[in-house]
Amino acid sequence: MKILLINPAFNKYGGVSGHGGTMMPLNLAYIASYTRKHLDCKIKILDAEILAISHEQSVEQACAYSPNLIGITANTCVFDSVITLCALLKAKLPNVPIALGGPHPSALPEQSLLDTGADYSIMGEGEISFAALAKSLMNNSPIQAIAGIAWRGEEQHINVNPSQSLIENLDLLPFPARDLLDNQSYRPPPNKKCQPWSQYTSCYK
Ligand code: B12
Repeated sequence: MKILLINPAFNKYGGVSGHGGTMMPLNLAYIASYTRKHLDCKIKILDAEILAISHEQSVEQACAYSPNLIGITANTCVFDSVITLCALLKAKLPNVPIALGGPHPSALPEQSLLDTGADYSIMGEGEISFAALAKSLMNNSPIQAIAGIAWRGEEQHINVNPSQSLIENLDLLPFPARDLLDNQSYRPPPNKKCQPWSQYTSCYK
């Protein structure tokens, strides 16, 4: 199975200049590391924000990769951008399921599917639910029992499964898959961007 995880363009295509940040999308890196530990799959992370590519270019890259499942991270401020991206992806790759994760679909799982045409919302911490979803799509097994997801059933009716429990033993999580990202592209958070790294370390001494 091939999985594509997308951090949608925020600054340039979401319309709020200067707030997209240049930090690594750890959310997707955690989803990737957990999923590949539990499933025989190939994963690519497309960070459209750091690459400053358009939605159309994101879709081109998605088509070239030809995934079986697409995951998109979404907070509320970037959601307009996610709606556009989903529409473009569905036009080019209509049979590839799209799963949304992050703060917005966690708070509004049903509405997020209605607004975007995506197939699944992952609610809360996504590692276990997303890996279980990918596994069941791969094996064609039922998704009714997967905690933490909302999905489209018959006649587009949206079902919201019970929540996933919080992961209490964090040692169950492998380190984030930084190998799937270009580490050199990332910088400290915006409130620290003017300081050299040497100045941050002082607070840990
Ligand atoms: C670090 C951080 C940032 C960083 C880095 C973001 C990045 N590239 O990763 C910076 C400083 C750049 C940033 C910017 C912004 N942020 Co911010 N940020 C956070 C913060 C403090 C931690 C996020 C984090 O990395 N957590 C660790 C990771 C591992 O966990 P996670 O993100 O929760 O991801 C898990 C789940 O959400 C889910 N999940 C997430 N994505 C996906 C995708 C898929 C496919 C799946 C299956 C699951 C999944 O699974 C993940 C693993 O369990 C949160 C607050 C918080 N405590 O969570 C706010 C938060 C996410 N930010 C928020 C906001 C508003 C913003 C800005 C809009 C601020 C602004 N006004 O400019 C921008 C938007 C940037 C953007 N590109 O969208 C809000 C979002 C609220 C909302 N309703 O959407 C939050 C929740 C803070 C708050 N309470 O208001 N942010």
